[in-house]
Amino acid sequence: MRKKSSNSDINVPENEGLDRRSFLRAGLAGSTALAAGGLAGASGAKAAGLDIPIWSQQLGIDVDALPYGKPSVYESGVVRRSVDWLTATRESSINFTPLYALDGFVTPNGICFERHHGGAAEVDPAQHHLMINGMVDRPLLFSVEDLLRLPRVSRFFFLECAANGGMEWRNAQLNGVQYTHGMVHCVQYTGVPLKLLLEEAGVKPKADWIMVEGGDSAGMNRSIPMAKALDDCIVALFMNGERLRVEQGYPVRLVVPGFEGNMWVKWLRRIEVGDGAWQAREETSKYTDLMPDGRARRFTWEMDCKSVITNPCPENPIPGKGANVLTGLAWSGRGTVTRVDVSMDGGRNWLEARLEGPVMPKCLTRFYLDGWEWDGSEVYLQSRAMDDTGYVQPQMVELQKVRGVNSIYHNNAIQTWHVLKSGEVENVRLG
Ligand SMILES: Nc1nc2c(c(=O)[nH]1)N[C@H]1C(S)=C(S)[C@@H](COP(=O)(O)O)O[C@H]1N2
Ligand SMILES: [Mo]
Repeated sequence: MRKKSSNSDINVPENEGLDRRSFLRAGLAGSTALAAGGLAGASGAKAAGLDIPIWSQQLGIDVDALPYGKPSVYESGVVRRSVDWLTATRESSINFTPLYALDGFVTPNGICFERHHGGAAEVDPAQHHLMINGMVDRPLLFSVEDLLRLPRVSRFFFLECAANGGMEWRNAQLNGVQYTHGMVHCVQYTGVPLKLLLEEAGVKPKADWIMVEGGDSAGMNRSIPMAKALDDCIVALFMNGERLRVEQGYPVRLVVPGFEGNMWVKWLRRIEVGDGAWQAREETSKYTDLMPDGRARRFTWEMDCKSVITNPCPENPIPGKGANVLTGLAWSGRGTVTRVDVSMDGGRNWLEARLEGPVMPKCLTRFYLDGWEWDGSEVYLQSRAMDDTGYVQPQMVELQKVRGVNSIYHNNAIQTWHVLKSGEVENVRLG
């Protein structure tokens, strides 16, 4: 037998603590009625009763059933996705972070985008070593165990593939923020400062570059100037508190804050010290920028200031008129985001968004446009970020004036989302 309350339709199961429940009921009925007039009303929330669903009537899942937790089954659509035609083979592959489904600035480990030149190497940490050789006083070989005994730092940094947005140079092409901007993730890395390891090896006075090499089948390698190596690079062992994921370079990856993702070598196995750049494939044939005069820019390491609105976006249509959350992410490889503006009319007028702290250098920064209510009209949404070097994120027409249309890498142009009267959102190009 079930009892029905007089002032709401909460179903109270038999033999439950009726006194406590009637108290809760009275409180709830009061607050929904109050809220319905204000913000909650604008969002469509109505004063209503509350059911006692099946999960409130039976015991929940046992602690031993899920020794390593997973998201709710109702969130099972929030996954990394790839675009079939993007790479020639599956071994050389990219997938994308589902930015539309995330908030805050941290990317959960299981949905950090991946970029592999030879698949994700499954490395046995007991057999993995990191060598430091070349122009050093003492060539060194570290086991992973050795590295785990050295002093550590923990820092949040974004990693963006230089090819993020590379498909969008000429036209708006991919209809989703996961695909237009999803080659970025932001993680708290814990590991040994690279400077410490290089000092231990003793860098010879004439050495001004290092070469970092991965232990995957691609043996991917890049040159990094010594000034950067001795600045803020980390030989990372942990991400977001746990050991690195296989996809992100377990057991050792290099963190090169603010620089293009390609230099963040995964499954790091060797650091050679030298007196010139190595001219590796990834810095000559790839990761160079073809300019309008036919010449290619090289060694464009820093990721310029950029932002994007993650809600609304093509994956997140606006559910209705009135209150809605307008939010996005901004970042700069050159420093700290100082301001983000939002435009409703394709860049004519701008409103200043609120940066939700902590705001940290070379880290994703969350922004919100507080108090936004959609009136049901067509909108051309844009966001524009600025950093502490004074740099302002450009419109695509401005970027193309300098860079032309033959680039792939380093597209940091302002993104336009066209909000239709239906609330649907499309990726468009203005001008
Ligand atoms: N060893 C190795 N390191 C690598 C790569 C690789 O294929 N092999 N890909 C690079 C590229 S191009 C990028 S963008 C980043 C991607 O890092 P992620 O897989 O953690 O997103 O790793 C870089 N480090
Ligand atoms: Mo990349």
